[in-house]
Amino acid sequence: MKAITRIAAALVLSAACTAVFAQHGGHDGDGHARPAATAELADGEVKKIDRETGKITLRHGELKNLNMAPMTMVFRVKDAAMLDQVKAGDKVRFSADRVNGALTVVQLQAAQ
Ligand SMILES: [Cu+2]
Repeated sequence: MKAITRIAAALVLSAACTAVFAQHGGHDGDGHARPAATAELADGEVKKIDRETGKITLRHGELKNLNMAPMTMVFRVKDAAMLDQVKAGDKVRFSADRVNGALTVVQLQAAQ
């Protein structure tokens, strides 16, 4: 009886694992060719905009390319015009990278 219980438990566990893997594998299966940069957009919320210094304060989610955990921080922006597209309180999607050693927002759009 004990052995049977153990096998049943193992089956349930492996079924759960398969379901998790199936979810994670589902992103690439929609057949749309997307630029890699777009796929990397992270979630953020604008806390503050400083047009004079060309900087934006964002509360951001995980930034995988920068190995960064969620936090609130100041970024430079690649193009000052980006600061006119959003305002404090807006939810945004963005990507950031190191440009000349400074963390810089290279892509920014209002979240849908
Ligand atoms: Cu950060």
